[in-house]
Amino acid sequence: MNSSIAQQTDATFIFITAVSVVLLLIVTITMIYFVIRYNKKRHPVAEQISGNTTIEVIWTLIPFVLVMIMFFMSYSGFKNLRNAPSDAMTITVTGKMWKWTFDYENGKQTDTLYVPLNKPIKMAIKSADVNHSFFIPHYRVKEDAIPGRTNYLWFNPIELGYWDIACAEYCGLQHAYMYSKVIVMPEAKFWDWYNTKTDTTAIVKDSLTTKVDSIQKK
Ligand SMILES: [Cu+2]
Repeated sequence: MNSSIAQQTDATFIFITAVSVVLLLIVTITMIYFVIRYNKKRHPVAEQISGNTTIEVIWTLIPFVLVMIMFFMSYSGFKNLRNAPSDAMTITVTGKMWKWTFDYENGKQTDTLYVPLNKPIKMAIKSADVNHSFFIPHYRVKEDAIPGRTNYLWFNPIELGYWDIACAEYCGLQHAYMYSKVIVMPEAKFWDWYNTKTDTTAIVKDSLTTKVDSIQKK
């Protein structure tokens, strides 16, 4: 199983785009060539108008193979997204007009998603009112939040930093502002934060400042 859904999604996307671009070029160039070479002035009478079995088989087989590759790449990505590793940490996220709330297994509740580095995270996705869609573009994962049921997705935070969480399903007036962040913290810092009941903004700020500094230095 591929551990990185993001890499798998990108590979599928690049493959489909590359095939599309190559096909577009082949069709467009051939079309332009035929328009010039075989127009009525230069070539008033068509000569070769019967079928050609060989090229018909070729132009059926090649697209069939390409489409099957696309199908299996997409399907294995879908299966990967559906099957969270058994050691994943489960965090419940609830969409509500117009914010996300995160509930951890120990009862902690936040409006920003804090996760430890290198720990697979399984999100249990719920909605308290209307349909939303939980979307973390950086990890290439998205899943609907539907009232009355729980959906799942998982991701693997393999680098420190913070990234956007968006709502990807129009859910009312403030939909466009329904953003949050996922913050990936060093393991020790995360567990400090996780196990502390008092205000721990200092710890969080610290990991954020480090990241912001390293970004600014680049
Ligand atoms: Cu929403």
